Amino acid sequence: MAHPHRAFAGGDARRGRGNHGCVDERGVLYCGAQSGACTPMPANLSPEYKAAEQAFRKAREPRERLDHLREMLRTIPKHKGTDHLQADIKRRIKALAEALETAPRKGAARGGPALVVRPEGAAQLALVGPPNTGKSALHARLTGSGAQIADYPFTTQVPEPGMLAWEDVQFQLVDLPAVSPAHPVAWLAGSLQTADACLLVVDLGHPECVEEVQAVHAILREKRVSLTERWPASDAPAPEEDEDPFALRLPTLLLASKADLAADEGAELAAFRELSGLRYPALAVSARSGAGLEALGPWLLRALGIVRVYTKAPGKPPERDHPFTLRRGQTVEDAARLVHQDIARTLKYARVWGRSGFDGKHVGRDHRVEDGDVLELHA
Ligand SMILES: Nc1nc2c(ncn2[C@@H]2O[C@H](COP(=O)(O)OP(=O)(O)O)[C@@H](O)[C@H]2O)c(=O)[nH]1
Ligand SMILES: [Mg+2]
Repeated sequence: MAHPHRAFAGGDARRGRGNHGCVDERGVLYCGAQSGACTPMPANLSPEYKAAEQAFRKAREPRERLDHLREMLRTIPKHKGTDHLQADIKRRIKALAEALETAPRKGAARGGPALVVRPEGAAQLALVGPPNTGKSALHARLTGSGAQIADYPFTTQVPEPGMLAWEDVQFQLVDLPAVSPAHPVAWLAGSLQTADACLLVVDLGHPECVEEVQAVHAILREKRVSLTERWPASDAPAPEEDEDPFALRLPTLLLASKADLAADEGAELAAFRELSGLRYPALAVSARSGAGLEALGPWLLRALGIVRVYTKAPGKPPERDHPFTLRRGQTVEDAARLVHQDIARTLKYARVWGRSGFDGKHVGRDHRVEDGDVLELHA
């Protein structure tokens, strides 16, 4: 059975394993050493603390996450066994508070989140990779953003959000600075915390690409971010749930960029896989010619297990303009919550037209919705 943390609502399936400051189900805290060297120490975490941690894991909105972190710090039992975890929480609070406060650009009129991007749309995808691989060019082409593109490295300085539309689904793409030892960016891992997945942009024609991608992994690993080839809707068995609240595991799609320059994309990719040992699913794309880009939207929709639901009022046609987006396995109740908290609370039943039920069949709140379903909610 799926672990409750793997419920899709908060994108918690992305949380991964770590070996630092981990707490197991019995509230046993590990020493925070690297794997193999851990000795369990009793932490006696209170139900109050556990509730705060659970809320933190579920939250996606950066300010909400900050509130939950503060609650974790307030409620954590203060003794030796929790020293590591306390220090960790304090560090996170400081980093997130700073990221939220920093002005995005000199003289920018808008305030609000700067170095972390508030998630919008069906999913947030972070563009990650070595310098000069074409991350910003892809972002500009896919979202129509004015992301800065240049043939010198480290042009991108702040996270740049933009929306990629496919059919009636909006994906949020966040352009980021390069992940590179030559140009460390302190807040980068912080800004990945809100992402559902990564687009790892690699220029397979670059002679150093394998080393560069290995450096990306090493830098992220230090920040307890790992990339995985396993996407939520894949059939691979679910990884064990990690009890480290700060380990982040992001499903990753490799975008082999600048395909317009490649003589044989398939051969390049095979060589890259062989040399790097990486097995991410991959698409060959070109920001210049647009080649391969049309496949991205449907690929993401499927791999993330995104399900679109349309609502209708009794006796009226469905509202086809804006679907509510859920994840595979979610229910009528989850859909109702997206419409309004009150409706979710008072919901009696729904009628459904679509793949999960025909002709306005009456269903309960636990009924699983399918892509394209039309729901009439009766509260
Ligand atoms: N031929 C080709 N060049 C590209 C493509 N995408 C980006 N570039 C070039 O690669 C360089 C780096 O692009 P940029 O988007 O700034 O890379 P970033 O550092 O990963 O954001 C620029 O000179 C771009 O013009 C592409 O699809 N094809
Ligand atoms: Mg860039």
